[in-house]
Parts: sequence; structure tokens; C-alpha cells
Amino acid sequence: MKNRILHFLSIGLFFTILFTTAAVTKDHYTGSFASTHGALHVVGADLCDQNGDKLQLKGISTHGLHWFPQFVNRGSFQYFRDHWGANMIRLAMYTGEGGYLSSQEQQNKLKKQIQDAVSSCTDLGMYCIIDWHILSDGNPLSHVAEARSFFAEMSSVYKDHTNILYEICNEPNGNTSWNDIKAYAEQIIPVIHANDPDAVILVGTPTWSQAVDQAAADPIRPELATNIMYTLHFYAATHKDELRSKLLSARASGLPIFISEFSTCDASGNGAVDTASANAWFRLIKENNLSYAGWSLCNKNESSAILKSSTQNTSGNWNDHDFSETGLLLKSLMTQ
Ligand code: IDC
Repeated sequence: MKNRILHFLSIGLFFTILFTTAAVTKDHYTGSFASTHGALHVVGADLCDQNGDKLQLKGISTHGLHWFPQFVNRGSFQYFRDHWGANMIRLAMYTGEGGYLSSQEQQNKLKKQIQDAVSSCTDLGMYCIIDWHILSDGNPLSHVAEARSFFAEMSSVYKDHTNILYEICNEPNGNTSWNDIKAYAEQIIPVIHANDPDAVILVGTPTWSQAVDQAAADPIRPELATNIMYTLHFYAATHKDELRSKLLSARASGLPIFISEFSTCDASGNGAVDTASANAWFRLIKENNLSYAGWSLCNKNESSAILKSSTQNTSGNWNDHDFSETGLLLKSLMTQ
């Protein structure tokens, strides 16, 4: 009898050791950044982790998911995590320009891409922004019904994920006023928070997400504003001291700001890289512990492309010489 008990105990011990070892191996393999930091919260003007400690998300933005899907894969994300210290990927899903709103088939394709990219991020222990990338459709109210159903679906699928952030309108532009954006956000925020009450939501601001002063003067009403941040985007060769001051005063007034897109060249995504202005932005980002995503993960022949146009590998088997000037500047920001 005693021998049989000992026998069972040793089998038990064997399996405990086996499973513990497997768990440790898997944890190491997948990375544990996002599970260690867990659900994010906005406290005052800062992004904080589940323990209330300030957290900076540092990431790469994809180019349009429908234009450069080949770079949106696990190996590529892992490269940025392992070599540049990225802890987040932003998935730019254009709504116009042949993107999500163009056909049912395109919607299905893009949703499948998001699903795959989210599971890669989750496996890699990275945070992930799902970006409703309005651009030529300048006013988010023009497709509010489609946005509602998209975010209802996403937040229901990902309600148990703590690594997803929702960016509800990339860059409102044209005649879109802050009131329009607020009217839109006040419809979309409750849809997401109904499924996932703590989700962090990024709200665009007027003039291609630059007018954070307007948001600071008239923020989203407090009962809806839990875990809301406001986006500021910059292109270093176009946007300089004036926008930097705008950011600093909005932040000083308590507005939580997230730089969900930026690059080093001009606002067309092309033209000369402005290293001096980029470095001035990087100092500001560092001093204020701001979260950011660099535009963009592709090898298009334009200066904002992170990879050189001659780089053919798409799956993260890269070296420094595969990256453009923008790519290497972004690396310097992430690794400094
Ligand atoms: C640009 C891409 C470019 C593409 C164009 C489509 O870099 O390859 O042809 O969109 O209109 C933004 C936008 C972002 C732009 C980028 C550069 O969020 O979609 O990407 N930019 O123009 N805001 C400021 C600059």
C-alpha cells in the first residue's frame, strides 16, 4: 500500500515538473511583457499598467493593412521586439482608399488579418492598437454606423484580452470640427466599453490629429472619459516647435496624449528626413514618457517607409542595412 502511494506521488511529481518546465519554456518563448503589465489605465495625463506604474508603449505602425500585408506577420513583429525593444504594434486599417469600406470581401480579409496579427502580438507579449484609419474620408461621422458595428465586434471578440487598444479615428481632417469628433467618440466609446469596460481608447483630434489644444479646452465628458487618450501625430519635417508647444501645454493642462503615428519626413510621408526636428521630438517624447508608434512598416519608395525599398525579406530576417534613414532613427529612439 505504502509503495503504491509513493508510486502515485512520484508520478504526480513527475508531471508537475514536466508542466512547470513547459510553462516556463512557453512563457520565455512568447514573451511576457503584456501579461506582466496587464490591463492599462489612464491616470491623469499618463498611461499606467495594472499595478498603477507609468508605462510607455513603444511601437511600430503598419502601413495600410490592405497595401502591405506581407510585412504584417509574427516574425516581423518579433524582430522589432527583440532588436529594437518594441512592445506594441499598431494595425492601420484604412477605411477609405480601397480599404475596409470598399467591399464585404475586403472587410472579411481585413478582419482575418487583424485576427492573425492580434494573435501574433498576444503570443509575443506585445500590446496592439486596432486603428480605424480614416484619411480621405475626413469626418468620422460619415461612417459612424460602420464604425459602431466594427468596434462592437472587435471589443466583443477581444473583451478578455488586456493587450488591445482601440484607435477610433486616425486623422479627422477637412472641415471636421472637434464637436464632430466628440459627437462621434461619444457614440463609439460606449459601444467598446459595453463589452470591455476598461479598454483604453485613443481619440483623434482635428487637423490630422494635431489640435490637442481643442480637446484640452473641451474634453470628452467625464462619465465617458475613463481610459481615454487623445492622439497627436507629427511629421518632423513639417511639424516643429509650434506643435511641440501645443502638445506640452495640452499635457500640462492634464490632457492624456498618445502619439499613435509619427515620422521623420514631411506630412506627405515623403521628402527629406529632418533629423534635427526628429531629435527634438524624441527628447520631448523621452522627457514626458509619451507612448508612440512610428510610421510605417513597409518597403515603399517613400521616406517614411521603415525598410529600404530594396529590402525584399518580409518576415523579420533583417539587419541594420535593410532599414531606411527613418527606420534607423526610429531604432535610435527605441533603443536610447
Ligand atoms: C500615407 C502613406 C502613403 C499612402 C497615403 C495614402 O505613407 O504611402 O499613399 O498614405 O493616402 C498621415 C496618415 C497616413 C499617411 C501619412 C503620410 O495617417 O495614412 O500615409 N500621413 O502621408 N498623416 C500624416 C501623414
